Amino acid sequence: MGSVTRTVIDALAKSADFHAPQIETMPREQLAELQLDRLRATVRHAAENVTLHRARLNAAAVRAEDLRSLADVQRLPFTTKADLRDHYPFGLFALPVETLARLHASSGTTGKPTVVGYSADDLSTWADLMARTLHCAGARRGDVIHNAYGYGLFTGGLGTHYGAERLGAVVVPVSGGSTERQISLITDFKARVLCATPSYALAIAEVAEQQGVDLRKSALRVGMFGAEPWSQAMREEIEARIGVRAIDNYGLSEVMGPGVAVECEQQDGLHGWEDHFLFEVIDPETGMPLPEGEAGELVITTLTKQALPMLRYRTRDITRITTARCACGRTHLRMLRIAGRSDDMLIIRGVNVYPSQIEAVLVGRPGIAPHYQLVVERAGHLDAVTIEVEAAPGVPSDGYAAIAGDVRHHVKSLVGITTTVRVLQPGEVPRSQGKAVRVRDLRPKGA
Ligand code: DLL
Repeated sequence: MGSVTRTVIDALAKSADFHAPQIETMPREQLAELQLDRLRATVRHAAENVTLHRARLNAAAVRAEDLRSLADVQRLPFTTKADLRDHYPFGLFALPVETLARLHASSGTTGKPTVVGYSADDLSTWADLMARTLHCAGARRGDVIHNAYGYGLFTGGLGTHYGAERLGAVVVPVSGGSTERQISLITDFKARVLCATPSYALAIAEVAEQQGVDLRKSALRVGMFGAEPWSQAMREEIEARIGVRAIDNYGLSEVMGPGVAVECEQQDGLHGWEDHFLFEVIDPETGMPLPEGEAGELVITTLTKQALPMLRYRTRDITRITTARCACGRTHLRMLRIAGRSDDMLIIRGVNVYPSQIEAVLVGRPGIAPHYQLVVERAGHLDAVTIEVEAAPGVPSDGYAAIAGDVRHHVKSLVGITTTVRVLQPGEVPRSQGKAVRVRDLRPKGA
């Protein structure tokens, strides 16, 4: 790149409003050097203090000092959710539990929860990263931030809370639930920022409309939504009904919680914070790295975590990465909206489908409301999907059959699978207060 272009870009970056300008716009070569230093320190720390990592690194004959470039990360062993479960509760911690400041846990669907721990320094790093994340989403010092993520063992509530405080914002720690009350708090306190899962944001919008409250006329301008997959159609629906710019944010407990990646105002991919995490995309079948731009499983190595360093954690989330420069001026890579978890992928007569692909067809279609569940059953040797979707309020029930036909037709032509469609009355699909349950899997266990 010519020095004139470089100067122009630098000037633009400086004039823009960043939370941590030097880090967020750091030239990529410099970012790579920082990552390599931190990667070596993390591998050393993990080898010295975590039995599992030491054994696996020895077996792979890799030492921290052998890592000469970032590509050498491929020599490191993977870590999986099963490793966390097998060493429940504290077996992968690199610090004695009595020196830690906090524990979180995520329940999952089966077995023991996954437990994660944080030192006081980890909590401070997390708060910094969440402040940066909120700022990137459009929140500013002094804003009232309505935090409707669940407080408790889930990382969404407290992670967002301390980030909002670190930003200098005014946080309303409302958590999920009591949706009627959420609406009066949003309007009375003049919240400018709403943080929630996208499905809960939609539930809030719906209850507001039932109460005759127009949230588009409220002070809300920014919505930071995450913790579950959601489609572009859902984004448009939420933006139209709440009157916010709806920003996607991504994270997971195993590597920290929220604050791993977030969209900027361009809404064109989520910036992954590379000073604290090393991102890779691999082929989930072979474990081999995929070239930039190809869809695969996201793998994350933590670069600064003390209590729970993670080496090549297999997230099971499917995405694509680009290092192309973003118009916002930030240099950190972008990952595309997460299509879904490989665990949630359905194989319907040989066609691989994520629930979010079906959502993209449903949301915004005339006659239906954006609330749905997919019921998966076994029909002989094959899997069958029934889409349960709600009719929009006011649609007469003698119109339901035509709506079902329309949905079936569009799912077939756009997603490529044959489904049964059941149109339900308004309010019949359960509303979420946190992560929505999109799939009811009625297939026999182990099938
Ligand atoms: O969901 C952390 C979080 C809280 C992120 C609040 C964003 C906002 P877990 O409960 O451990 O942590 O669940 C992590 O949720 O592996 C993804 O499968 C999914 N997920 C999280 N964010 C997104 C997103 C939090 N923006 C798991 N899009 C991850 C799609 C997401 N899926």
